[in-house]
Amino acid sequence: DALKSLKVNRKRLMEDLHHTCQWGTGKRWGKAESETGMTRLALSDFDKQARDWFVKTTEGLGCKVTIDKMGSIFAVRPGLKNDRPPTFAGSHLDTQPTGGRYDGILGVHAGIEMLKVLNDNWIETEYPVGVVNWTNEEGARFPMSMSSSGVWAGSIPLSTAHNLREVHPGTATMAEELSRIGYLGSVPASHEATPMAAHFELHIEQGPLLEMANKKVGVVTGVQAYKWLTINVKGRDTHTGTTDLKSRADALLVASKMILHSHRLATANNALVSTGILNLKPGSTNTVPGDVSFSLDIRAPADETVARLLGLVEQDFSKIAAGENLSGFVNITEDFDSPATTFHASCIDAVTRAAHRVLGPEGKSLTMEMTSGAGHDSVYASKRCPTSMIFVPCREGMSHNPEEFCKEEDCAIGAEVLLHAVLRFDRM
Ligand code: HGY
Ligand code: MN
Ligand code: MN
Ligand code: MN
Repeated sequence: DALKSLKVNRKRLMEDLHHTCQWGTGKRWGKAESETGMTRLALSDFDKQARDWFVKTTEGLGCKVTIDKMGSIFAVRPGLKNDRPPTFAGSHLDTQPTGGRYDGILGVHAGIEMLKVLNDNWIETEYPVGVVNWTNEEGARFPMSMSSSGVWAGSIPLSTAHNLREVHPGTATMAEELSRIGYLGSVPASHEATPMAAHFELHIEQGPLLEMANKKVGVVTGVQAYKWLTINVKGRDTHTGTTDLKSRADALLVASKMILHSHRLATANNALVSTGILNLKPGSTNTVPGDVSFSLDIRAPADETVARLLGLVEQDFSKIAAGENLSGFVNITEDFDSPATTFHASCIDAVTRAAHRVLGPEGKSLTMEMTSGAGHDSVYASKRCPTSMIFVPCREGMSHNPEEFCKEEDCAIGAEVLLHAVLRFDRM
């Protein structure tokens, strides 16, 4: 039937994507524009510009747009019947400080392209369909990833998210920035206020597996577990010229040993760790730093592995501190926890069939099932409705980097699979 042959408009999809990428480029951190990639941090002026474009565009496509108390934007296109919640395509417009041009925004644009294709072909879906832009998926500026979908799912209290203070320079809270840019919506940030029949997300893989396996589409069956910690080490500020090495309480030396040790623990337990934030005080060449705090991002396929690593970190870090006569001067806070997630068979099936249709006779050999190493808003969406994701390959698996790249052909394939997965679910 007519639906089966629906195609996305690749040229329009890429023009839209490049159009919104104007909001977030620019010379940053003293680097040339090409080196900085996207700097569209959550709730920044750049994010506001992209959000305003999203609202104007989806309203122009006949959608009813609502904004919830976390600033998430829901655009809904009515169906023939509207006595069932919409099937949503979703992702995020915010980026890392020097991120790429596809992470998050490709999924949002693919959702908008879906609406345009439906309008171009005068198609009335059985039930409503929608596109959602989730606030602060990255957790780069406000240090909790997937925070608005987490509030929507009931996993993160609204007040916790609203009071999150930005990492740099550390003055504004999420609530202040939401109202500053005019996106502190009135709709409760919850799945009861904005129910979903299903949530599908197109995203670049952000890893090398599809490219290495020469596949075109990843059918995502789940997401690995991860936790974010902040470790604070308190030593003693002392003079670098008059304090011998043994009598120092050098917080940075201790933190460095902890970071190295965390990598040994990760290797021994088949897990991943990273320290992306490191702050020290007072920050002077000739004062031994007495106060250091650093982040630790721990990831593994199984919850038990992440929990085991947390236990080892707590136990070994205090030993390392004691070894440097700092005992009792280490504080570990858990900032964020996302258990391993399994998506729903009904949505996985819809994505699989959509991929086989879009890719044609080669479909089966060009598609593979996989789990995601990165977190996504679909993690929390899946707590409240059937959910799955579509991955497309990105060059060398690079992401969270200005070099992030996804071929136009692959962007279009992903968008077309999203379109057909949503339509298939709509008729289920
Ligand atoms: O951290 C993550 O995996 C996601 O990009 N927020
Ligand atoms: Mn993302
Ligand atoms: Mn990301
Ligand atoms: Mn992500």
